[in-house]
Amino acid sequence: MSILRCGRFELDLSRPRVMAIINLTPDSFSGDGVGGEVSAALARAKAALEAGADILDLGAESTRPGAEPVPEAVEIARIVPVVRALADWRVPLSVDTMKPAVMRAALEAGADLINDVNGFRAPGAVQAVCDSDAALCVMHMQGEPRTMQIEPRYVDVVGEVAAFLDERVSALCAAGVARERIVLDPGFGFGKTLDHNLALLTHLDRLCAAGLPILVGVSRKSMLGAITGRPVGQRLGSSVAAALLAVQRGAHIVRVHDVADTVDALKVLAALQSTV
Ligand code: HH2
Repeated sequence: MSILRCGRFELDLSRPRVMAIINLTPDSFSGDGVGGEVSAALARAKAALEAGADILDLGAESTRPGAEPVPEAVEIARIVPVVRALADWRVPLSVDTMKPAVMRAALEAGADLINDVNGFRAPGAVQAVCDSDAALCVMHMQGEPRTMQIEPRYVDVVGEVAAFLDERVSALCAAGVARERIVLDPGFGFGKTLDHNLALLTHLDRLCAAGLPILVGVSRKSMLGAITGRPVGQRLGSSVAAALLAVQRGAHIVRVHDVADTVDALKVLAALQSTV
């Protein structure tokens, strides 16, 4: 379980990995999207790697609550040149998309991981990725970004998220995907209230029970604003704390905006763990 097959790479997950968020959007909630500028994306990628990122996650469609969908051709035009430009950087390249056509274009351009907040549910999504050697991040979302935060409801949020992920893993495996290519993500903030998010973080071990690696993305999210009362630009401390707590509860990969501070926090954790 500690090795993730990830395109050109085999990622050793016996230590926690940091996935840097590189948003090629004009409207991401965190305000750090670089739009369609390839040079700005490369500068962001370079800074993330220097800060210690293990994976770069490129996204060209905001999934913040209320976001409008981006046309497929626009998403491809933003993503493909950046994936091509980064292809010889020797770092796993993840592409964050819900659209099968974007998945195909990204894989052809050299992506190593497809990160689908929709859990590969779109018609054709499983077929777009099953024959590749890319890793697949399967995330849970209730509803869709435009409306998902209006009134999320669960009877047992942890059980329902676990059952959903289990069903998606079965669908992928039935299409021939090896389990060594799959990562699970409970989808913090995607059709969830603060209580739902806290329940998922508290009981992350129940998702770990599936035996697949877990990715957690809480960086700068509104759940941290709800806890601290701080706006999105002032959530560094809470983001680092939440990433660290997620790793302590079993997360293998944390998806973050603030790479250097997260890497430092994980070094402190590693130092404590290596002390007998
Ligand atoms: N969160 C966001 C986007 N993609 N992918 C995974 N696997 N897990 C997440 O929690 C996740 C994700 C939303 O954050 P961000 O990309 O920073 O914002 P936006 O969607 O507004 O670009």
